[in-house]
This record gives sequence, structure tokens and C-alpha cells, in this order.
Amino acid sequence: MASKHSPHIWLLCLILVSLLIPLSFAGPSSQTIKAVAADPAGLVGHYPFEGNAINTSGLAPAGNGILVGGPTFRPGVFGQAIDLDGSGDYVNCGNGSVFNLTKQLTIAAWTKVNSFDKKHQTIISKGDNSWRLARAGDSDSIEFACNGTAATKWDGVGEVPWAVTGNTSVNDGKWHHIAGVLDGSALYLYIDGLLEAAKAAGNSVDTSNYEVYIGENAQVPGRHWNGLIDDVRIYNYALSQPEIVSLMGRSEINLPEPVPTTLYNIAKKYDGLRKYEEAKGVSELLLK
Ligand SMILES: [Ca+2]
Ligand SMILES: [Ca+2]
Repeated sequence: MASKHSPHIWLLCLILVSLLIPLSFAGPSSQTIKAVAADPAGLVGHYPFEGNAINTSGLAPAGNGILVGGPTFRPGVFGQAIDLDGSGDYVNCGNGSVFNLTKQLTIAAWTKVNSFDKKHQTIISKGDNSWRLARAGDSDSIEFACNGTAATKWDGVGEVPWAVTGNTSVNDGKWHHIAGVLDGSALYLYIDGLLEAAKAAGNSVDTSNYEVYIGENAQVPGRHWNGLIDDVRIYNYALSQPEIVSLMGRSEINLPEPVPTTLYNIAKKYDGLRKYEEAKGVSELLLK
């Protein structure tokens, strides 16, 4: 996102806004995000894993998943989940044209890590040069990547400009809901319905001929998920946070306290949570 202003000016503006609306800091309660149903017409892939890998989105052709490596099924968040053993198990969902999502998309799933034992272990991917949700490198959190969406190229060092990375550890043996959203201007990563990271992303996603895999990457094999995955969904539009909450099967969630809601929304709109955290820290110091 082009800006004439330096980050410091931006930060000062945020602080100023925050001082003008002190009630947003003084509010004792957290913000509630109430669920809003997602549009079923935008659902191009839905894998509930009720003992199989059928795509129940109603898509034609079906786009049903093919089980590879002998995965099993175990109790999940909604009915059954697929259990991938980290050793050759994955689901091949094919390379139907509906998966060539370039302007807007949402990919989401419930996941439970058994073991993070390989880099970039994959939840769902369209090869390695298009869109994907995976373990962030060798960390305990998740990365949502959409190649081609950044105005800048990656020089191979430091932060990838077309990917957002979470801070929350999902390597705790518990169920976590993961969602990556591209709305045509930014990437968003949600973990358990909460926005973890956002980044400007105004360009189109690079397309790929590689097949969509759940639990592996067709282009760079050897990234097998080791754990459970349930209710994988692929939408051809950008879901809102209330719609993400609905995917989780919840009627509402609360943002963690204390959250200066207005600042949160401003930060989400502009340059992600990093600046929000910076601004919040400085603002809290000033208010003391
Ligand atoms: Ca299920
Ligand atoms: Ca296996």
C-alpha cells in the first residue's frame, strides 16, 4: 500500500485517534463478534470427512477428494475428521478450474496437530506458487500465503511479502480453527476466529496447474500434515470475520480483553496488527 506518510506519522495519528476516543480503552467488556452465515453459493470445496473425502459443496464436476497413503477417520469437531499420519497420508482434490482463485478466496479448516515434525506441514495447498495454509516454516504457528499478491518481490531473505504468519501456537494437541482470507486488497489470517495478521495484497494470486492437496503440497512433496483435519472449506470470495465465526459452528466469539476496538479496526484496515500492537503499547503508556 503506497503511503506518503512515514510509519511514525501513521503511529502518531493512531495515538491521536486513540486519545480522542478514550472510552474505547475504558470499556470494561470485550467486543463480541456474532456469527453471520456464509454464502453457500461461494462454497466451491467442502470436505466434512464423514468417513470419506467427498466434496459436498455441490460443485460440478464433483471435485471429490482421493485418499492417498491410507488415512483413517476419527471423531472430529463436526462428526468425523480425517487422521493423517504424517507419513504419506493426504487427500488429492484435483485441479478443477474452480480452485483457480485469483482475486478473492477463503480457505478454512479445523486442525489438530499430532506432531510438527517437518517444515511447512500443509493443511491445504494449490501447489507452492499459488495459495496455501501451512505450518509457518519450523515454527508452532500457521502461515497463509498467496503468491503474486504483493507489489514487491521477495528477495529470499526475511519476511515474505505475499504471506501472513500467526503468533498463536497451534502445536498444543488441541483443535484450532484456521482461516486464510484474501479480499482483493489484503491477506488475513484468523486463528480460532481472531485476526492474527493482515497485510496489503492488491495483486492477483498466481495460478497453478498443481492439484489441491489437503495435508500435503503437490509441488513440493514431503510436507505431510501429522494430525487431524476436519471440515475443510474453500470459498471463492472473502469471508468476513462474522462469517468465519459461523464456520466454526459458534454463534459468537469475544475478542480478547482489553481490546481498543476502534484501533483494532483501523489497524486491520491499514497495515495489520503489528502497527496496532505498537500503537496500543505507546497509547497505554501515555494513558498511564
Ligand atoms: Ca467432519
Ligand atoms: Ca501413511
